[in-house]
This record gives sequence, C-alpha cells and structure tokens, in this order.
Amino acid sequence: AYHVDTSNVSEVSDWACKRGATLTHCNEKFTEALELLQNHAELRNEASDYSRALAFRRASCVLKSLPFALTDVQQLIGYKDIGEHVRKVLADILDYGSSPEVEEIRNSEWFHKMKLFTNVFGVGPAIAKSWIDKGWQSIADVRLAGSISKDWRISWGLAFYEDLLTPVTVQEAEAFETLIRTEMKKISPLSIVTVTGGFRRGKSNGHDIDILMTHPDEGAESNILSKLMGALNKCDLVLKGYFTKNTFSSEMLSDDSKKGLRSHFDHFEKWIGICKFPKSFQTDRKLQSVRDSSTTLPESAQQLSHYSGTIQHQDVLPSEHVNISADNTMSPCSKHTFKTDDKQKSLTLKRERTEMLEDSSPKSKRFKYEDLSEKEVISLANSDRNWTARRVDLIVSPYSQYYYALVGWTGSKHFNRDIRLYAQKVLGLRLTSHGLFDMKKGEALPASCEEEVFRHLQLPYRDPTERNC
Ligand code: TTP
Ligand code: MN
Ligand code: MN
Ligand code: MN
Repeated sequence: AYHVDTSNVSEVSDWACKRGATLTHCNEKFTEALELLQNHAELRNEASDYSRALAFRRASCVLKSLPFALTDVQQLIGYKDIGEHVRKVLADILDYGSSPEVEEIRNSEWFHKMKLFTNVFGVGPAIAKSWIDKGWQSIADVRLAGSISKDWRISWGLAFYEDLLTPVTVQEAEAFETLIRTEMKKISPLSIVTVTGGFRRGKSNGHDIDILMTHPDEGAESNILSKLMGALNKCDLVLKGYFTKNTFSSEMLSDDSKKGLRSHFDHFEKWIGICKFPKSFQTDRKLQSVRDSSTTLPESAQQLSHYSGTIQHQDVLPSEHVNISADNTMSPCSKHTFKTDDKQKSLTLKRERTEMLEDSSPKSKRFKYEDLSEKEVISLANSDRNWTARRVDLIVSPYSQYYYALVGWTGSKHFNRDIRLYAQKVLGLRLTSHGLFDMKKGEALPASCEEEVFRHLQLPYRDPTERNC
C-alpha cells in the first residue's frame, strides 16, 4: 500500500514530506476549496470524518507541489492521493469556476457558526455544536448567556475574542521574540530561543506565537520557563495561562501505540496562554531591526519600559556569551559556532546553577491577573487599553531532544503527520518531537541539527519554508 519510488528523485513522490510545499503556489484556487472541505469534515467530527479530512488535505498537498497550474483533471492521473470525490470537485472548478458542494458549505449557516464558535480559545467542535443547539447565533449571544464554562480558556477567549481573532503579525512576533531574548539573556545567557510554528515557515501572520527554548547544558533548561514567566509578569505582560510539566520518559520513544501518529501531543514542559502585547509591537520598526544585532537588545527592553513601567535595565552580558545564530536556531552542523571561551562558559553555568538552587519554589509565584473573576476579565477586556491580547505557546526542550522538537514545533501539522507516517511505514522508525527510534535495532537515533534529522529519515533536507504541506 505504501509504495515509494527511490529510483528517480525528480518523480513526484507519494509522500508530501518528500515533495515539500511552499506557502505560495500556482493552484491556490483548488487548494483553498479542498482545505475548506477538510475544515468542514474536521468540524463535523463524526466517525468517518477524520479520514475524510485527511484525504482532502492529502489531495490539497498534491496540488501544492504540482509544478504547473492545473488545467485538466487528466493531468492528475497516477497521483495516489486524488480520489473520485476530489476529482469531481476539481473538475467543477475547472468547468464552472466553482464547486457547488464547496459553495454550499461556504454559504451554510452551520459552517459559519461552527467556524465562529471554534475560533474561541478552548472551544472545539463538540462545544461549538452544543452552543448551536442552544440556538446561539453569534459571539454576542454566547456572551449574553453569562458564565457558561468553568474552563478559563473559554471565559478569557470570549472576553478577548476580537483581539485573539485578529491575526498576529510578523512585526508583533519579532517584537515579542526580541523581548523574550532580552529577558532570557538575563535569566540564562546561554539559553537558545527560537520562534517556531507558522512564522518559522515564513507565514506573515498566525493565530499565535510559538517559541521553543533550550539550553546547551542538559538539565539546565529545567528552570528557565518559570523564571521567564516571572520576568514577563514583572513586565506586566502575562494575562493568563497554564504550565505543563515535562512528563517525558525514554520508554515513550519506542511506544508503538497508534496514538503518536494521530495526535501531536508531546511531553515537553510548556506554558500555554495569553499575553499582553503593547500596541507598539505592531509598529515599532526599531524593535524589528535589532533582531540580528544583539548588542542593541538592552535598549529594546528600555523602549518597552514606558508601557510596562517595570522592566529594569540590567547589565546584560556581552554578545559573545550568546550562542544564537542569525537564523536563531543554533545549529552546530551549519552556522553555529560557540563563541564563548570555556572559562567564561563554566563561570556562567556555575552562576546559573546557583541561581536556580536559590529559586526553586516557583509554586509561590502568582501572576497579576491569574485570579480575576469572569466579570473582572470582561471589564479588563472592555477597559481603555494600549495593548492587545495574544495567544502564546512557550515550549522547553532538553538539548538532547532539541532538533526533533524543532522539527515538530515548526510543523506544519500535516508535514508532521506525513513525515511520521513515512518514517514508520517506509523505514520502521518512530518519529516524535522527542526523537527518532529504530524499532528493529531497539535504539534511539540522536541528532545535532535539523539536517541530521532528515538524513536519518533518508529524506532531502527541507527548509522550514518548504514544510507548508
Ligand atoms: P500551531 O501554533 O497550532 O500552528 P501553526 O503555528 O502552524 O499555525 P498558526 O499560524 O495558526 O499558529 O502549532 C505550531 C506547530 O507545532 C504546528 O505546526 C504543529 C506543532 N504542534 C505540536 O508539535 N504539538 C502541539 O501540541 C501543537 C498544538 C502543535
Ligand atoms: Mn502557531
Ligand atoms: Mn493553528
Ligand atoms: Mn501554537
């Protein structure tokens, strides 16, 4: 069933992860329609809808990697992922300019409401359906109903619906990244901070910001997240979120259950929540331009300080102490080099370890807005404010798993799904965000850069911008 032709590299592969896909391509009219059908199947969320959604996505990915604009469905003969249903949709678009099936869904009230409601942070298809069953038509209707959920994500998601629905821009992502780097340099100068998710794949906006962090000294990463959140709280940038502890154990690498392929859940320590972004994040060109020039980072923190009032300008170690390459990924195989001499490095590590011992009770930490009542959250949202609420995911990986975490958190979701299935079916390897496990040999395959991950998988290296499957 999983035939892979390795004899001719230029031949179009059955695997999306082998072909790669860029953000823009010449079949967008078709992929938009297919992804609407995918989205519709995901929202229906009944027995067979998962595989229907997947089939539409696979077909869409074939069109993304076509080197020409489709003019005739005959051009798709021989492509594994193009079934009868998809062929009909494409033929309709080619013949009449649109597909009746797609347009009916696009104009249906149910689809509108499902999209509207699942856009609320914390709301999935099941809750959205229950709201529709209650007769609610709009966010205003849901808001009028009052306390409808014990889940803080839903109360905050409803209160800040408009903020969170407005796409995060690349300017905001870069401004936030700069701020995180500045704070992390104070907390742990050797730590590595990378923006992942859609922004790393070259998207110009997103529904959130995903930041992956690690530390080259294995184990030293375990305290950086609670310290970082403490620092962000001091800057009054934290609204609400939750911590997840690292629950990884090495047996999970070889866990053969199907679960790993279907969900992208991992076991990293993380903070998932909502932050305050000063309005200046959207416009401040100066903040953007400091990106590659680490010596100007402390000034950027000062620039922000009039919004928060609490950012302290501290002495930041000179830039040689920071091992971040221009593309922010610290890759020892390519651009990365350690600039710090060993003596300085060991001193820094010693200082960091001492600080971590001193500050080992993060439980006592309370964030400013953590305990607001639902009413208080609503009045905060309705207050006159110079900031926007933004969804933020902060993930911490041990360095030994970092390059697998980087591939996983860069995505796309479908790229992950495809590359993991490919690893299993073709190579008998189990790929997760924690590592790669050879099921036959019973051993893990470590990687010290992303290129090595692809080498282990016998795949041509794909730049993040080519992982938009
Ligand atoms: P998302 O932020 O959900 O997606 P995205 O960044 O690709 O798109 P958007 O612009 O809408 O934010 O997830 C980021 C990547 O991380 C995603 O491509 C897949 C991966 N991922 C995981 O590995 N584990 C997870 O639990 C989630 C939610 C995502
Ligand atoms: Mn994202
Ligand atoms: Mn998303
Ligand atoms: Mn995310």
